[in-house]
Amino acid sequence: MANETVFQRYPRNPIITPEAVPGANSIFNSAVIPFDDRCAGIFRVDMNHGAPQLHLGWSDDALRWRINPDPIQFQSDDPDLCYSSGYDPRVTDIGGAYYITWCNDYHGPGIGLAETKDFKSFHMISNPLPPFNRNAVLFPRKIGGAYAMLHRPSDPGHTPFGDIFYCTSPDLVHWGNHRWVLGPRGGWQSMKVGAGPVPIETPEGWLMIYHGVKLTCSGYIYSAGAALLDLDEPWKVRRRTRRYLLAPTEAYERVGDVPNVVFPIATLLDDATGRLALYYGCADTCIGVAYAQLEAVIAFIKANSFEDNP
Ligand code: BMA
Repeated sequence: MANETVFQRYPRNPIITPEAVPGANSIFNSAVIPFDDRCAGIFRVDMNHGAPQLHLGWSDDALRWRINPDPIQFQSDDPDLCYSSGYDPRVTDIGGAYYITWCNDYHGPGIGLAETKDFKSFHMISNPLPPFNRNAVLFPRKIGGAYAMLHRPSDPGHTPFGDIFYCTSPDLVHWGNHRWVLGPRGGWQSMKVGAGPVPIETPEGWLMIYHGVKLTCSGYIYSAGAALLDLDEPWKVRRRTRRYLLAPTEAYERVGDVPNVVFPIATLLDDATGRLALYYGCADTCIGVAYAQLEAVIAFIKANSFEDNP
């Protein structure tokens, strides 16, 4: 059953299932980004030993992917800075350098930050935010002369709360100037919210697609919504959707390791046509993609946003 939305699911979803990596239990919540004339992906692969790891993948058409069976080896000059396991990666291109943010297990879930220029070697820069934190994503350019990041303070468990925050850094190592951006509101986003894909700069503001969670008598339901943030002061929310953009309705979104999860995490924008492809994790098991025109998403946000202060 399809819900009424501006996004249209790819009819052959899911595009990636656990069979893509031998021994994988699940592959979901993963980042994709154009690189040279193809697409690179940083995949969350939960192997049959249970620990989530980040794996590199490649695709010529952004639909059919080859994923390395071995996890990425992150290098660091600092022996105390370690990658142990990783999940929910985002990848941001800032001037031709690619920055990966993910949930790094460092005495609890916090944020890891690494850089690659060639998707061959991966250099870990810092743990910009200590536990407990998740859902960090960098903006694709400096704002007010500083690197900028969205993130979501959390707890060591299945976090029954969560607001999106903004912070900045001169050097990707030292982070501060923390600002509150967005908290839960009614309905599909009534329990917690977390940033999703890399924000997209539009004349109407930064398009931030995010997940919202509501609690039911049988568990959490994760859906995708969107907001427009001020271009110069992105902690100021200009618009925010009252209705979700995408919620679990399909069998592969409703049934899996964690049922009823649509987890938006990456986009590919075709500048020539304005078509936006949204990649999302499905039920913590596989990956789906859905398409919309960027203009239509912005029109949807405007037509479906809260009338009062977001
Ligand atoms: C969050 C993260 C996500 C996951 C979601 C639903 O806390 O662990 O990776 O998709 O829960 O289980």
